[in-house]
Amino acid sequence: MPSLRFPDNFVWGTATSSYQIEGATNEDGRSESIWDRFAKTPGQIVDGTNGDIACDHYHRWPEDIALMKSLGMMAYRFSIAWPRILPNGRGAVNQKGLDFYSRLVDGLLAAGIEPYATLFHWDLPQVLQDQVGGWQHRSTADAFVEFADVISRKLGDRVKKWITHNEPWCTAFLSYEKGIHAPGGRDFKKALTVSHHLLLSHGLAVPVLRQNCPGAEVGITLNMNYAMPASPSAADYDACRHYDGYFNRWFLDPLYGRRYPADMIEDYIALGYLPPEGLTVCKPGDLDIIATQCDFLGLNYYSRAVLRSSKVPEEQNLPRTVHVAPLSEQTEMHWEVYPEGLRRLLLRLHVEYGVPKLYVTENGAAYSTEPDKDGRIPDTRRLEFLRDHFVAARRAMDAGAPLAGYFVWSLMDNYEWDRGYSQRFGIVWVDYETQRRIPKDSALWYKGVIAANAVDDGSSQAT
Ligand code: PNW
Repeated sequence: MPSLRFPDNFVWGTATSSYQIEGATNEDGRSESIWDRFAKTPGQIVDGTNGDIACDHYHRWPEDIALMKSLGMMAYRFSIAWPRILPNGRGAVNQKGLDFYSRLVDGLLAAGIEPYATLFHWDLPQVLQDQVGGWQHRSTADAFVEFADVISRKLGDRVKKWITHNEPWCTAFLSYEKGIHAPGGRDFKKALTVSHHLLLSHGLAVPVLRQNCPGAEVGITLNMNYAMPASPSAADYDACRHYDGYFNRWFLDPLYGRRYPADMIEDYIALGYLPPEGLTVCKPGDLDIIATQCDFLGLNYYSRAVLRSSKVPEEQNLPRTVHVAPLSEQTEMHWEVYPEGLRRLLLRLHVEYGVPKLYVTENGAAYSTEPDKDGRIPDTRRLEFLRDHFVAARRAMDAGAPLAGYFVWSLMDNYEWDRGYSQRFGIVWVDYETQRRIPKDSALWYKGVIAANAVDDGSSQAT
């Protein structure tokens, strides 16, 4: 089987986030987050669960670090719970919260694992939501900078990789348009406002992180779907343009100095989501702040989107040339498995946006394989999913994409937001009764990939 090698300094790791794994939501001075409130609101979470205990990582972090070490991980991407650091959203600092992350970072470094810290992975202090409407209000960007300043002063001597936001599209649109994430808003206009304040807060935090963490690299993580028209019709191409603008370009263009996409501003005005003057929450100077040069971009990649126009009747449109379900494989999230989209997105970021350095900060799959009678977890489909995406990433690098590392989502099964514990993304299985962790076959396989710094492309199986 042909083996594809990666560059010597390529970084292999896994990722998690605070609310999804930590538990201990009432401990050591942590205040309520919008996810605590939302998860405990009846009807919001498919299995009625919340993150009160989750993987109990707040207590079991030494064991989790030992596990990562045993799997040969070079890096670990985690997020910092704002309500542990600034329980009032801003102002008074909670020393015990700082100490937790400080211990975690020391433990990682002692195990030879490089920490990659994400500042915002969705657990906003509830108090900011109550007082000002959270990200709907511009002042939350200032509160975020305060949070970034406090935590980076504490960890800046040891943490050299910082990610301001995880997936602002989700924070804006899943939380404020679709209503499926905390705080459950359903108002497109508000979602647009939120998206701008998120980007602004990123740009404001970058120089603060740089100042507090000498030699550190600072970036942001976006989730992108690879968008394709369902047919070559003009209507489907236009649907694809609109979706790509909404999901991908809305964030990329201002970050890379091109301002908000003009076609999307026009669409949103036409749809009545913006007034004729456009995005009025964007004040003079904001675009320059947002376009502050970053050291890297994190890409979270899961799937593609195939767009069919809703503007022309089906019988007047061209026949579909791209078929998704049920012909193609899907994970248990009903996300299509499409590794080629990762290759194309990495190349697009390189060629079209000139991104100087890229990380895949998340990629992974939900499959619920349970332990067999010997206690093994043969999650072959996850293993193949990861292999095919690693190969796609390697192909993008061959064509010039400056990919520096790859973080599998996730280190372990965890709280999958509105899906509760029903979806398992981990390469390590978690027994939520006993909190026992068992590496799945994919984890053991990943260990081999890291040790060899190479992946077999699976082609002998395919033929
Ligand atoms: C990401 N979408 O969420 C998050 O960063 C993780 O916390 C999460 O567990 C993981 O992916 C798996 O879901 C996403 O609708 C949620 O396109 C939804 C979407 C994308 C990413």
